[in-house]
Amino acid sequence: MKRVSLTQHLVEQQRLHNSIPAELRLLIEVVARACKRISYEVSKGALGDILGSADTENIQGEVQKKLDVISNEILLEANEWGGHLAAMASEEMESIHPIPNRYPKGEYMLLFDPLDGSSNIDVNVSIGTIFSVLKAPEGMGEPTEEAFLQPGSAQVAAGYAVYGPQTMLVLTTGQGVHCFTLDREQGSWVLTQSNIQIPAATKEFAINMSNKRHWQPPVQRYIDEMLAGKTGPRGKDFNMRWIASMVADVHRILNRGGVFMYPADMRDPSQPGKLRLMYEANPMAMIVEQAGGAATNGSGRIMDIQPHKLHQRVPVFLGSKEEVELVTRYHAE
Ligand code: P6P
Repeated sequence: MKRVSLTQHLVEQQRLHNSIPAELRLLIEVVARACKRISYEVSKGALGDILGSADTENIQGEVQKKLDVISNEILLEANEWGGHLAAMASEEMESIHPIPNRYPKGEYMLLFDPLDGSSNIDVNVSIGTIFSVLKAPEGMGEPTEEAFLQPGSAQVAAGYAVYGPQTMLVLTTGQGVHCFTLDREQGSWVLTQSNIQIPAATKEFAINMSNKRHWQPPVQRYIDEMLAGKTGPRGKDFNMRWIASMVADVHRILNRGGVFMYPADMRDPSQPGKLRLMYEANPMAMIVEQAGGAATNGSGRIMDIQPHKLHQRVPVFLGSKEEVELVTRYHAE
C-alpha cells in the first residue's frame, strides 16, 4: 500500500470532497500530535511516574488516574495556542475551557475524553482518547456551555486514538472512516485502512453482564434470547467480549462487527447509562454510522439527541446495523 501520511490524506480529502477546510485540518493534526504524546506517556508504564491515582476526583466523582490528568493537560496545552479553537470541554473538567485571551481564537470547539478506560491503565489493557469537533455558533461572543449543547449530527469531525499493541488513530470528517497507525520510528501517522465498513450482521456482543439485574426488561429479554444460542429464537450461537474500554471494544467492532451495549441502569433512573453523550457516545456514533453501522440510545438515534447538560449520560447501543436495529425493536415492544 502506498505510504500516505495523515496530512496527505487530509489534503486529499479536501481536494476530493471539499470537506476539510485548512483550519479543521490543522486542528486535527494538532489533536493527532497530542495523541502521539499521550501514547508515549502511556507506554512508559511503571518506568515513568505515571501509574496509579492522582488522589483527585473529576466532575463525574471518579478518582482520577495520574494519566487521566496528564492526558488532559497534554490536550489542553497542545490546542490552546493554535488559533483553531474558541473553547474546549473535557470529561476531566467540570466546566468548559475558553481559549486564554493571549491566544488567537478559532471557529471550532473541541470536546474530548482524554483517556477513556483508565481503570485498565494499571493492568496494561488497551485504553484510548476520544474527541469530537463542533463549530462555534455564528456570532458567539464569550464561549458558553450552551454553545456546546449541539446534537451529534452537528459534529464536523470525530475520532479516537487507541493505545494498544499498536497505537492507531481512527478519524471521520463525514467522508467515511479512515485508520492510521503510528510509525514510532518516524513519529508519523500512516494511513493503514480506508473507508472501514462494519459488517451488518454479527454473532458477537459486548456488554458488562454483571449489571444484568439492573437493566430494563427489553434488554434483559434481548440478552436472554441471544444467550439461548442456536436452539433459541435467534437461531445462532453468539460470542461475548467486554474489555471495559469503549475505544478498544468499538475498534474491534469497527474491524469485525459486533454490538456494544451500555444500557440504562435502574439503580439510578436520573443517570440513564454510564457513558457520556458529548465526548463518548456522539463521536463514536458518528464513526460507527460513517462505517455503515448504527448507534441508538435504545429508542432513537444518538446523534439526534438534543443535549441539555455538558456531562449528561446516555444509554448506548452501537455497532452492526442489523443487531442495533433489532435491540431497538425490543425496546419498542
Ligand atoms: P464498566 C470506561 O470507564 C468506560 O467509560 C468505557 O470506556 C467502558 O466501556 C465502560 O466505562 C466500562 O464500564 O462498568 O464495565 O467498568
